Amino acid sequence: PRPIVTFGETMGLLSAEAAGPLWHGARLTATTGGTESNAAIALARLGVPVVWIGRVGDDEFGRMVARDIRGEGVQAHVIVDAGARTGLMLKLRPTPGTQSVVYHRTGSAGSRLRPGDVPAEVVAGASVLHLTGITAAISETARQTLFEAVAVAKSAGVPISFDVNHRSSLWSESAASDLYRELLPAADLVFAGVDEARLAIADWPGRTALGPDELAVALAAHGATAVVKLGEQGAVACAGGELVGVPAVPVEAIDTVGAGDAFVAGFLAEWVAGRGLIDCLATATAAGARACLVPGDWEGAPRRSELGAPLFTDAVLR
Ligand code: KDG
Repeated sequence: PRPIVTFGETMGLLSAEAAGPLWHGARLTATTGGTESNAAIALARLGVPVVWIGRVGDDEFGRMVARDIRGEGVQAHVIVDAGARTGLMLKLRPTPGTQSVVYHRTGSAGSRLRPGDVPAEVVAGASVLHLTGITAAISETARQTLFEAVAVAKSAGVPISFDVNHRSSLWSESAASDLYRELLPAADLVFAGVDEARLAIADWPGRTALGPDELAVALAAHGATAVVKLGEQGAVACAGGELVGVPAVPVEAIDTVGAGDAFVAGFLAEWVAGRGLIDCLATATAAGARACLVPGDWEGAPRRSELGAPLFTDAVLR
């Protein structure tokens, strides 16, 4: 089968081991994370062939990124860029139970992604081209790469999946909203949270008063399948006049960063196989829930055999 193709920036990820400020010698755990590679790893674990393309620096974190993505069975085209360092992300725990994310990525190797890095034949041979808004936010050349890939996919008849994935620390709401509105008509599958959906349909009358169902309908208005992610409230999806919703799988979340990527991968894994909206949402919510159970952006993404398995240790031990 043809692979799902995605590209973007994956960073070194330094996570605080304990709650509180970082100064005075706090301990950090070094792993990796990036929205597209998180989704790619989750897809590979679900048995879907997937290609990830991106740049890393010629440094320890770059090697870690390449090893993690390849080691998880993703076909990784890792371009080593000796002219810049691999970007970093800090995951802090200001207080017990809260998380915050800080980037050190301006000018990073990953943000130097440019159109020649993503071969047209790879995009044209994809089952789906999966993109996120983060790639448009990190640099002008990354944004060009995204638009070139969209053009290639369109002319080759490859469906485009777009996860809005708004990051307010990377760009302004107005720049982001312009981009989302430009990309939306090209997308065959769209993922957004409630606030992201409102940004992506900025021309829609009364958009700030719309609830999840109406937002899904609005996002699907040009013929796409639209999915509104509601976190602990589950998700709704709309396609071809059908509107369905599912509750979330309840979990005691340890780390919610990356759960949205596992959710997207779960949905894509079923969508690419031609399954209906309910099946897509069921796998999406199960995968998203599992991803929250362990620290790390992608480490908790489930294998297919784990999807229906009990989520709590006492249930497993019994
Ligand atoms: O979705 C999780 C991502 O936010 C994280 O892995 C890092 O790609 C990332 C980003 O740019 O925030």
